[in-house]
Amino acid sequence: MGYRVVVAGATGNVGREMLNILAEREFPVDEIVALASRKSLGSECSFGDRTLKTKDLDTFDFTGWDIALFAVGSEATAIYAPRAAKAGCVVIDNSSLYRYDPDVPLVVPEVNPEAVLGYSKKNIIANPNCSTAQMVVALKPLHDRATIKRVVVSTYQSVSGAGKEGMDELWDQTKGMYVPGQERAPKKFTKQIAFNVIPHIDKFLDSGETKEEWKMVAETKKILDTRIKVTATCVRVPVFVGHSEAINIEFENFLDEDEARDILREAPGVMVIDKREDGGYVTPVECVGDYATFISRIRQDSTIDNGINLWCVSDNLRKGAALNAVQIAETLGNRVLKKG
Ligand code: 11C
Repeated sequence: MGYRVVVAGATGNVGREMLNILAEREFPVDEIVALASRKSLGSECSFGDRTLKTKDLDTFDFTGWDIALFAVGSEATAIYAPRAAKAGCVVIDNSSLYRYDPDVPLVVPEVNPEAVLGYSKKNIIANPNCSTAQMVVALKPLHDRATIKRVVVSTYQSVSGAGKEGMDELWDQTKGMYVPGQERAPKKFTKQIAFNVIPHIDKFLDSGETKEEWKMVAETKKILDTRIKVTATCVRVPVFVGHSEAINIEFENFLDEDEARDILREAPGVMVIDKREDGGYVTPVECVGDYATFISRIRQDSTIDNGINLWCVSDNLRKGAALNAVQIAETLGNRVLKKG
């Protein structure tokens, strides 16, 4: 016996990956429904060998459905997630709406799987921001060994983090550079993204940080350890899929670079590719479609007593969103719902 599963926002970048990953990982599904907003109604989505016709999120009755994976953005989540939760369906939400709510667990299964047990207060579990998810997968095993004090991270985030419109803008603007008359002004992004980088993701806060940077701080504390200090600079780069991060970590205790590499090799969800030679590291194009968080360039930071630098790359639509959501559903299934 399996689950009755809803995917809300099934036609978006993340929703489509949710369906792909549920099928790839043979999640025990008895029945599945793909929901979309009215403007995408009737469009089709793949689920393994099957084709699903989307139904209307607005009129859907969640009664009798076990799990709903939401990828609809905060505004729609605010309307439909409470409706689903009230009907007894556990919502796993990819928006930022509930992430900082103390009554909603924020879960990365390699890091804090036990937190799913807190789902019952609201019947909602939150999925973190993509740039946080891959970072905490890398940090957790190192924190367990040497206790992290402070993290300085710079991100190199792909345009797919900004949805299909972001991907289209990079494509059209790049083509437009070569075809007279087809030049494209920035629309989704604040400046030209083709052949450029933009140090601005999400809105500005009074502190001078962007919301994306703030999320990395707040979410790392909630998922991993409230005592860890994080400072982030988040940058959009002209890459279609795959977020990269240069991470500097300061520990309480000394951690040798070789031991750090050995620890990471054994860590769940991590793949170490770290040869000190040309090409002996991972770049975002190589991580697309993969589940792992890839770690390269592990090395001592000799400017502080207990420091390590590393390079971390992952598919932001997968570990950063859809895969993590499906892993939460699997954890919930194994620990709580126990069907399948
Ligand atoms: C980006 N990280 O790359 C964002 C996308 O809070 O779930 C995901 C935003 C979020 O633009």
